[in-house]
Amino acid sequence: MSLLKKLAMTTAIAAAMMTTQAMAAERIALVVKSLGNGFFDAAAKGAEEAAKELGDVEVIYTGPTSATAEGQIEIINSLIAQKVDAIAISANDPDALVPALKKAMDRGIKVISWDSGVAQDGRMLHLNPSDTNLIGETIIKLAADYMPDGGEVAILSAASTATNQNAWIDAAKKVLPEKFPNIKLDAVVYGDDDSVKSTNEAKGLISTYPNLKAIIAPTTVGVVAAAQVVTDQNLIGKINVTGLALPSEFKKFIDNGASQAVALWNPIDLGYSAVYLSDQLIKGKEAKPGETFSIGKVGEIKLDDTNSAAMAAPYTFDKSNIEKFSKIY
Ligand code: RAM
Repeated sequence: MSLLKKLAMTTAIAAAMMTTQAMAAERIALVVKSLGNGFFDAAAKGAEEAAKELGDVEVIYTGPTSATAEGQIEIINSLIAQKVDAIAISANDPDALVPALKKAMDRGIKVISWDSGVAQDGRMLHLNPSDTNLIGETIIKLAADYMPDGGEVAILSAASTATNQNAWIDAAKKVLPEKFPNIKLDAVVYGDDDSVKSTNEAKGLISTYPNLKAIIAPTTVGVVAAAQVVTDQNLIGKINVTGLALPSEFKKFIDNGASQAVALWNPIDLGYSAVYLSDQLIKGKEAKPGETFSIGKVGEIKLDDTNSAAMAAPYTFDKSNIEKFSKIY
C-alpha cells in the first residue's frame, strides 16, 4: 500500500473514531423563550457548568429570535430531526408546544420544561424557579412596600401566553384583595420580552394612567424597559419600577432611583438544574410523583403530583446588595 493511501486510511479511521466519540456524548438542547435575553444567557452558563461536571454532555443552546410558540415549534422539530437526547424548554405557551413535544417523546427524546412550563402531557417533568404563589405575592409586595398610602399599579408582562408570567400574575391578583386592599391594579399589558414593544407598552401605561405609582414587570426584559422609560421621562420618585430583574442589567436603575427594589432567583442554578435533570432522565431515571432527583451543588428536588418541583425562594435586591449580585448574574 502506498504511503499516501495508508495516510488517507488512517485519517479516515481517525475521523470515524472522532464521530463515534462525538456521537457518544449526550446532547441536551436548552431551548429558551428567545435568544438575546440576558436571563437565558445566565441559565446557559449554568447549563455549561453542569455539562462539564457530568462529562460527556453537549449542551445545544437555542431559541427563536422572538418569544413565540411558532418559533419554538420549528426548533423542536429540527431537534427531533437531529435526534438529540433531551429537550429542556422554557415555554412561550403551555399548550401550543404539546404536539411537537409529544412527537419528541414518542421518538425517545426526554422532555422537561423549566422556568416556564408546558402542560403535563407535553413534558416528563417541570422545574419552577420558586413557588408560584410566593412569586405572585412577592411582586406585589415589592411595590406595596414603597406605597404606604396605597394607590395604583400596573403590570408589564412578557408574552401574553407565557406560562410562568401568567401563573405569577394570577397568583398576584388572588392575593391583592386580602393582603393589599389599598393597592389597585389598573391594567396588565404585554411587552413580549422585546425591548421595543416593552418600551412602548410602558409609555402607554404612563400616559393612560396618570396616577400610576408603580409599574411591576415580572420579566427581566420588561423591567429594564420600564425603568428606562421612567428615567427618560423624568418620573423618578413619582413612579417606582419593580418586578423581576437581573442584577447585572438592572443595577443602574437601583442606583439612579428609578427602582427601590426588585427580586429574582439564581438563573445560573436554574440552567444547571435543567441539565442535571435531563441527564438523569437520559440515564433511565423515571419522572414520577414523589421521586427525588439530586442536582449537584443545588441539592435535591422532589416531584409533586404534577411531576413539578420548585427551587428556592426569590432574593430581593436593593441598594444594600445589588452591587454584589450584579457581578454574578
Ligand atoms: C424573562 C423571561 C423569563 C423569566 C424572567 C424573570 O427573562 O420571561 O422566562 O423567568 O424574565
